[in-house]
Amino acid sequence: MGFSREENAFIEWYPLGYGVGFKVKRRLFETQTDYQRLEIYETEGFGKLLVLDGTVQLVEVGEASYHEPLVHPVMLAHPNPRRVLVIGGGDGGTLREVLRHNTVEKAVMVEIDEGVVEASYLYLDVAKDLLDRLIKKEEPRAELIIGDGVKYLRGSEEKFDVIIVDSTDPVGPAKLLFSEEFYRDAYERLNERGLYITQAGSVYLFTNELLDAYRNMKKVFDRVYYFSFPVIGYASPWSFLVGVKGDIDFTKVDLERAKGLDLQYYDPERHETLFQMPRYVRKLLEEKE
Ligand code: AG3
Repeated sequence: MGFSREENAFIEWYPLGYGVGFKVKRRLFETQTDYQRLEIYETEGFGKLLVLDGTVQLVEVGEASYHEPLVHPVMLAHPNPRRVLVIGGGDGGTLREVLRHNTVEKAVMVEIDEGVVEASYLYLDVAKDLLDRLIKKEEPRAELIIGDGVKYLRGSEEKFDVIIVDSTDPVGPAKLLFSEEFYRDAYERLNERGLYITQAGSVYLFTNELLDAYRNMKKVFDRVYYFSFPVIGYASPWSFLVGVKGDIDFTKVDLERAKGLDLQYYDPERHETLFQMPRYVRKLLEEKE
């Protein structure tokens, strides 16, 4: 065949032959963890790249374009988020953003794959210091649990104000995290007023998975919102689904609390722009109402 013009590149292939790639200088690390194949590359222009089972998790330059919209809209829409649960997110970027909120008294991160935490600590400039403190159990406001998020939610009695799911795609091993049963357990674990958010894949390439997750969330949560955001390194726009329990308006955020955050990507003063989407996606979601 021989059509490929890029030799020193890492390309993630999505369905339908859609690719997202980076020119790379070298591969720094590669291992098979207990759960997945993990690779770290040095890219030409975006710092280091973390890949799990062939899918891009983050690039150092631009990772906040994912972590900011995943964390801050829900944290700023909740009136007083004190207890936060992160499922997945072993690189630490999500928890790092959570802990920037002074309201947080306790955050728990449940990551199934210790290999991701270790490699991120050793190789990535994403949340090195935080991961170090978590591993040594020296972070006063946060705790790392290596374990299965599904079992954790089912087995615990603890309640949270915000639950954030930073998982791999809604296909393969993470599929359970998009099921009705899982959403029921999450709803149970939320306080009387609570917010749940999950990343939900590429708008264009995982539309069916997105619609399935939306439908399942609708069965469980009091209200469900869809929004998307342009994320560097993913097949953008990327989708996010928010489930509301109780009396919270996710279309409004606390701009006072937003002031100190100095965000680069998500703009709390333009919160309403999160909700724009391709027209056909809006029509499909409305059919699921
Ligand atoms: N977690 C979301 C990864 C989804 C990316 N999917 C893909 N590239 N096909 C990223 C972990 C960052 N904390």
